[in-house]
Amino acid sequence: MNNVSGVVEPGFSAGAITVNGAYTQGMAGKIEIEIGGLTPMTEHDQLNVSGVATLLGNIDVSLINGFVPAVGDTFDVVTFTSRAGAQPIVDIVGLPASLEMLVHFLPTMVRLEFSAIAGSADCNGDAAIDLLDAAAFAECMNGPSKLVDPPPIGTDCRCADVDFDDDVDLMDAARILNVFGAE
Ligand SMILES: [Ca+2]
Ligand SMILES: [Ca+2]
Repeated sequence: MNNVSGVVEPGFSAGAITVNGAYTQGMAGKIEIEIGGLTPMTEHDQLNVSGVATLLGNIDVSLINGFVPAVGDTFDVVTFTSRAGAQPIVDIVGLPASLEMLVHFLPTMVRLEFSAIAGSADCNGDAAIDLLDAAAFAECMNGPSKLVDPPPIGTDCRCADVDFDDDVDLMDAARILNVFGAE
């Protein structure tokens, strides 16, 4: 399937498209992905390619049905046997300011992961800094290898590095305690 400059929208609302063989998308091509929940095909769009995927152009992501992802949620939005060429530009609209979207180009899929904002101390992304964030923060103090950019899936500790010195340690904890003290 060749998508030189068109728009591929899997399904009405959430759905799936299967491409038998290669999928080649040009610089002006676009895939529109809707996310309304965690389940592929019924709650979020997925493009399944049973061959080589060339994904130039854009992948535009939008949230539907009032769904808001949680920190750590992942969504495999395009799958393939292998991928060729440059990476597409992946954008999302409608994401709360307390969250960001990470894009992982894995060997057989494009995986979106929702993450807390780096340095925010709001590690669960609920727009408040409180005891709910403390457990995630403590977990992040267990190892320096957790601060890689981009982080491995499910291990994003950048939220806890509030002084942006590329580690999570007692200096960061002290800053967060100051925030508690001010409230
Ligand atoms: Ca929080
Ligand atoms: Ca730090």
